[in-house]
Amino acid sequence: MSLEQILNDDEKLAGLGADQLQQLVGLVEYDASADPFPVSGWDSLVWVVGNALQTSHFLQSAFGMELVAYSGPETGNRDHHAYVLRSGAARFVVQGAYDPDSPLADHHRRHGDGIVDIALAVPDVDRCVAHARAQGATVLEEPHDLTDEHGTVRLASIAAYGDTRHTLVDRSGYSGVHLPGYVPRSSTFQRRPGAPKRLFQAVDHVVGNVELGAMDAWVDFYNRVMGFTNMAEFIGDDIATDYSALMSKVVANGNHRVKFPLNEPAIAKKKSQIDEYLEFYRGPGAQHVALATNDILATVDAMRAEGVEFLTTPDSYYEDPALRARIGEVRVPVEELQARGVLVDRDEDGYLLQIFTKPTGDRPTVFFELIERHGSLGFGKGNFKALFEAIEREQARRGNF
Ligand code: TYF
Ligand code: FE
Repeated sequence: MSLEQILNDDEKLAGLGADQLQQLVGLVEYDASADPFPVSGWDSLVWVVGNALQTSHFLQSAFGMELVAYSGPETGNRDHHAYVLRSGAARFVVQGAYDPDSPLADHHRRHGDGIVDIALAVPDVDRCVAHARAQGATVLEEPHDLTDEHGTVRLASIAAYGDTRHTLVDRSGYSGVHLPGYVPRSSTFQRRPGAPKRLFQAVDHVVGNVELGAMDAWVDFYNRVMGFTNMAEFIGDDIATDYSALMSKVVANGNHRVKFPLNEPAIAKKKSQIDEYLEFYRGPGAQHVALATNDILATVDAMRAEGVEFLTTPDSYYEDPALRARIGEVRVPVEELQARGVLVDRDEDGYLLQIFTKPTGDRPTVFFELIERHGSLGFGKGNFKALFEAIEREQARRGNF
């Protein structure tokens, strides 16, 4: 399949061309006909939060997202509120309990704010579920249709790590704004004059934290059940014990639009950031969402202006002659990166710029990454040391060592 053919409706609507998306998220061409579980890309990231109304406001004000749809008591949903927000091709659904006895209230009691569903767009839901079942996956929801006057969506869900699931979505027969049961809803929120139209264009990757010793089993799950392949980048025990206190491997779907790094804690000198997550999330779950931007400097500035807090990078990082020599020329002077704490990494394919927020909820669990790719298909291996030191400074401030 050519890159043009695999652009989805959200991407076309957002005016994203194949070349742009290829650069943004490192898309590759591949032969889907041989894939036992073809995935075309992200459908949506579904969150459960303590206050969906306010999280929706935060995502509009601080992350520049656009409210597009809503479901709640006014639309006949007496269980929860759900707000659908978009930025380019990225689609988030934030849910909060309305009924005190909603299962979402129990979920939030246990996990705090977090991602319950990493929903994926697939062209053939039934084929995926048949393959997943044959490979021993837990099918949480059998393939079924949801229909309204805008058409039909076909859905099914399989279990992933912890209480996280993957809903498989085929919306090719549907023209509504999100799903049956949702109504269009637009922002009443006014962005700051002069703010960039959009702060990010797509989801690049979603990282899962799993328990000690479980990483390889989950890599195997994504290989066997979902036909994902391993990417080159990983953190082995050589790096782990020295400074990262985690091990990591990365799997990706055929076209590389969906990339899942999987972390497990490593036994090191200090308490692993992954252990801290597992303790506060009460089990495995999604750790960070990397958002692809084509102007990380403008995005960081706009988010900071709205109060988003980022991890800091010491000046010594930028003054290190080895780093300077390795990164060579990037699109802006290093001083521009330094002023904002943006990290830079280069590999054989190109370079990337990245920065990480502090946790965005009440618990030290989920956070965001901004990433601007220029050829590099990696995850910032060269930054792991500086990054993990920054994360550990925050862990220490929380008293979690
Ligand atoms: O996704 C990645 O692999 C990078 C690096 O706890 C990273 O963003 C890995 C583990 C982690 C934080 C960042
Ligand atoms: Fe990342």
